[in-house]
Amino acid sequence: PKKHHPIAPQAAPGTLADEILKALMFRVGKNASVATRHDWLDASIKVVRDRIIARWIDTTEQTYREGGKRVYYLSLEFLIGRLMRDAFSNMGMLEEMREALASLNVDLDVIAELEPDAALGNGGLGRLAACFMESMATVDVPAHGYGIRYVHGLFRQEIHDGNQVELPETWLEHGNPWNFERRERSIEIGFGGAVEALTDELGRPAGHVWRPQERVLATAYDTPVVGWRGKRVNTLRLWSAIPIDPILLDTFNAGDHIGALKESNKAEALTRVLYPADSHLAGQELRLRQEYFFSAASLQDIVDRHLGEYDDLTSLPDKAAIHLNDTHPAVAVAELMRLLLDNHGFAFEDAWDITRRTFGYTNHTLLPEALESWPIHVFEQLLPRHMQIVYAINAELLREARDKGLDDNQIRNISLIGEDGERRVRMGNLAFAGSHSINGVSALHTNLMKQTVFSDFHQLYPSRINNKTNGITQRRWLFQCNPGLTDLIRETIGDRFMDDIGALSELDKFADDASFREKFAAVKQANKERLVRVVSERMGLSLDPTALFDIQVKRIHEYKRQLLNIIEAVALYDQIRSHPERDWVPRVKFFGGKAAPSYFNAKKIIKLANDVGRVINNDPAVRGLLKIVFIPNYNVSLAEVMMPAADLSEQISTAGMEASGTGNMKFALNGALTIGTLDGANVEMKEHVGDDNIIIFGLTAAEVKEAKANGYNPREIIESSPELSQALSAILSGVFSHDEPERYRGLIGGLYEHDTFMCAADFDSYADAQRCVDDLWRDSDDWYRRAIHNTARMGWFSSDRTIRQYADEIWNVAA
Ligand code: DL6
Repeated sequence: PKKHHPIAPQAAPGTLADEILKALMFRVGKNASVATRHDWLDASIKVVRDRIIARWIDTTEQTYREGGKRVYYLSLEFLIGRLMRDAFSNMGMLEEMREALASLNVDLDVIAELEPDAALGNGGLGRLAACFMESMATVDVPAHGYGIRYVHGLFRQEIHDGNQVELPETWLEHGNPWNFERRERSIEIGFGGAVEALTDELGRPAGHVWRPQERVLATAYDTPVVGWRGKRVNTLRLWSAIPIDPILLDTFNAGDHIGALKESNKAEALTRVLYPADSHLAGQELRLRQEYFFSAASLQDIVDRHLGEYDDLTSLPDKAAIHLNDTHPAVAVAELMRLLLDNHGFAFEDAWDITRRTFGYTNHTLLPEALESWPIHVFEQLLPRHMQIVYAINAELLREARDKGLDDNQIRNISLIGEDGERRVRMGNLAFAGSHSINGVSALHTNLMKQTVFSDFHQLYPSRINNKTNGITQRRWLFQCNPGLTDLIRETIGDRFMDDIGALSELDKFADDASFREKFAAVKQANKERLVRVVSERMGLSLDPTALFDIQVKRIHEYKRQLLNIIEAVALYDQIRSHPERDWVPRVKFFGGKAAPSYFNAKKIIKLANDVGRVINNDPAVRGLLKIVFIPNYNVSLAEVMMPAADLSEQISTAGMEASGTGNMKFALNGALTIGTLDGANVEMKEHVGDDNIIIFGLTAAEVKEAKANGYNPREIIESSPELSQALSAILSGVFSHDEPERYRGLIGGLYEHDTFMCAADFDSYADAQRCVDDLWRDSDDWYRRAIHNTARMGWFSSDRTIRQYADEIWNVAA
């Protein structure tokens, strides 16, 4: 008998389903009866993409016609995640597409899971850039994002025997229907070589010309970024490196087949991988190459666009706002100076004036280990002309500082060249000097910037530092990731909040409405069940969805203090076993996040979470009252499942160390209560949601500073806290690491001596706060009242608000 062959689904002509079938046939090249799920995904994206392209072209033409100012957002990271749901939803086609696909026996939610996450970033900084791109399109700011199209984004994390294992991530495996390759937009980028000083016919100096030794091509790949309701479509332009000569034929013909491809491989290596560290500087030459490569390509693109519309570059600051997302693109300051001086004949003062009026810079961290600097010899060898320009800028800067009365020490601090030990180019200082605006990402962080890293710069230029508290896009972080809650809000207060997030506050009064609370709790319950299913599928663990879901997901870093959370879990475990008669609140503590591959202690923390989980989860004395789950491979898509499922959000960094945080905002918007320190944006969240609706503990930033100044003695504190001593002793004695009792000697033993992140100082206060959480949870009505206040009062943390502030106060563009 013939093999069974499914009957191809049919659709009425002119319908969306028919369009999908046609796309499948003519653009994917498949018949519906043999199409794979990937084919359906591809065809569906292409159908919506056509409509996006039409708007893309419209908005681009409109910006040209109106001659408006454009924003250029330079970022080495864009942590985009999946795009399909975002695009369908912003185009208002999500439900229509769902129905059309259903009529063809295809489940949209199933194919949506096949789309790979574009993980072109490490954490908060990259995700912020992605939220900003979406908000700029939404609030109608003409903008281009510029970055790198890494072949391998952030590594995929597996947990083997409790240890992190890093595997390459291959997001481009099946092609990428959102990328448009623009071969015609290829820009030559040089490295190395020498600088020639030119003279005119009379032997007078006539400028400089850089003759690089190596060259590669930067080729553009464009992704359309569609704003809410499809109003505007902006461009994310990511550069990929390709060799100028794909193969050295002479070498090949001479028999050296490997050598013939050496140059080509070297070029391609440039954009192959994302550096997998955040809050830590990479320090390798390839990283500086990446930074220069994408900054130079982007600037050339910006300059070419400007000169296509205007006669010269004098008007650049009126037509272009170039934004530096952290110091990674700071070399762009020197590159624009080079273009103005060497290619366009500007005098130094004019070039410097244009440059400073064009650039803005956002600082994202105060951690000294994350402040980028490059050894002079590395910088000079790779970018000899830029080195000269940096010196010239520095001379000008230091003269100004001297004229304004700064002393020697202050002058040393603002110098672009660091003199402590090896001489280095300080990228933060270059970004500061070259920008008219320097912003922090929360009120506290901005104040600390003024008092610490940039205090001398602040004295020199008192009006430059300003604050722009971070935000998140509610489209992805509420509407798409939490359709249940979104529908409930629409039923309750109508649709206005979907266009004006301020209207979310109308929900506030429903906190006192018992029937609304019940519905709100039911949505949360369903979201928790969804997470329980994911954990069961991925890890084979079964969890009780009625337990309190306590979640800490973010990069693993000592300052974020996952360790404090784990130690508290160990203390709680001890208490549950010692006092089985007490009314313990059942809890599941979730952890998720990646450690930089070279960050030894962060990896130990992952191992400890897994070790502690294994023991606690299998101890019958715990009776399932406490579970510890480390979910592998935390990424944007997993965040979309976890944020809506949380009851409690852990934001427990050492005060003064987390610049802002944005996960904190996503959790609260989805109705989780926060347990947190007065750090980063937690401070402003407390002001918005109200003191009763957030659980604050621990030292303030000022108290941390004071404790450290007064000779902080962690051993004394540990010894005076029985709970803490007991928990630490348990870990140290190998209760959780029978196979290797010494495993945590360094990590935990070290706390007694230095405890840089003040885990001991904050432990008792944290443990008390957790018991307050238990008390709150026991009164379910009261808990949900607070949860609803969180959702209702988080509208201010929309990235639309943040972007409007950037537009108005930094970029000077209409929004
Ligand atoms: O501003 C976005 C994000 C903040 O929310 C985090 O608090 C901060 O840690 C992060 N900063 C970095 C810095 N890394 N580097 N370089 O990722 O930025």
